[in-house]
Amino acid sequence: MSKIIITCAVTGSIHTPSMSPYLPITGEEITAQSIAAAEAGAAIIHLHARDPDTGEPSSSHQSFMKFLPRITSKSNAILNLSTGGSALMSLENRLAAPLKVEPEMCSLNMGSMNFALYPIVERIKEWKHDWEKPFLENSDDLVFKNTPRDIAYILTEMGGKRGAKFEFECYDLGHLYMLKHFVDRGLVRGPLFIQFVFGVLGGMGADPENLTHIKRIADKLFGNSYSFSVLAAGRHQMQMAAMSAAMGGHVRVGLEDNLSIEKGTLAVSNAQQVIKIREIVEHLGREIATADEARALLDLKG
Ligand code: KMH
Ligand code: ZN
Repeated sequence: MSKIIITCAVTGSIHTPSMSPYLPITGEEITAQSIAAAEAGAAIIHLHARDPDTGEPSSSHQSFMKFLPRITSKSNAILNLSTGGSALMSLENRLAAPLKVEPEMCSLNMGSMNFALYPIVERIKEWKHDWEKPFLENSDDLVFKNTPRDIAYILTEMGGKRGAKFEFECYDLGHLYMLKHFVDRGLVRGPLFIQFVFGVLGGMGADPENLTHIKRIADKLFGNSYSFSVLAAGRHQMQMAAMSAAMGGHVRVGLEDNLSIEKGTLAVSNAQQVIKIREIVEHLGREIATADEARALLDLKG
C-alpha cells in the first residue's frame, strides 16, 4: 500500500459559529489551525474562507488572502482551495479566489444535489449571528448546483489553463460516471484523486457497504489510474476514515466535516482530529505521507 495522505478541511461553509467556539473564522484562526493541522500530519489543507466578523462563508479573494500567504510562509502543506464554496454562492463567486490564486489543488463537486442540514440545525439552542438561522433552516430547499457545464468550466479553467489537480468530490455513484465522462472527453489529467463523500443528506449514507460498492465501481471505471480518499460528515467521520485506511485509501478529517472528537465532545481544534486519525491509521500499519510525498503521489505541479 502507498503512504496515506491525510487531508484536513479546516472550516468549510456548513458549520456556523454558534455550533462550536473552536471553528476557525478569522484569518489568524484559520492560519493557526491550518499550520497546526499540517504539523500534526495533514499533507493537504482544504480551505474555504469566512467573513472575519460574522463567520459567514465568503468567497472573496480578499478573505482568502487573510490566511493563504501566512500559511504558505510557515508551512509546506498542499493548499487545496474549495471551488464548491457554499450552495448559496454563484459559480462566479465560488471561483473568484481559485482563478486568481492558481493553487496546486482544488475541489470539484461532480454533480448537482440536495444538501439538507436538518441534523445540524436541530442541535442549536441559540444563534450568535443573524445569518445562521435562515441559512440552516432553508437548507431543506437548497440545491448545490454543479451541472456538467459548471464542471467542464472548472476543469478547463483550473485544470487545463492553470494546472491544478482536483479533489473530485463524489457523493454518489452517479458522480463517478460523470467523472468517467470527462476523462473520456479528455478534460481530466490523471492520476485521479477521488474523495468519496458520505453522510450528507442528499448523497450516500455513511454505510460501509456503500464504500465497498463505490470503490468496486471506481476500480472498474478507472483501474489503477486513481486513488481514493474518504470523508464522512458528522459522527461517522473516524469510522469511515479508518475503513478507508484499511482498504488502502486516504483520509480526510477536519471541522468542515465534523465538529466533534467523540460522541458528545467538541473537538478543540482541527489538529486534534488529525492526531486522532493519524494514530488510528498508524496502528493499522499505514505510514503517513509528507506534503512532498503527496505531491509526488498525486502528480501536482508543486
Ligand atoms: N463540504 C464537503 C461535504 C467543496 O468544498 O468543494 C464537501 C466539500 C465541497 O468540501
Ligand atoms: Zn469544502
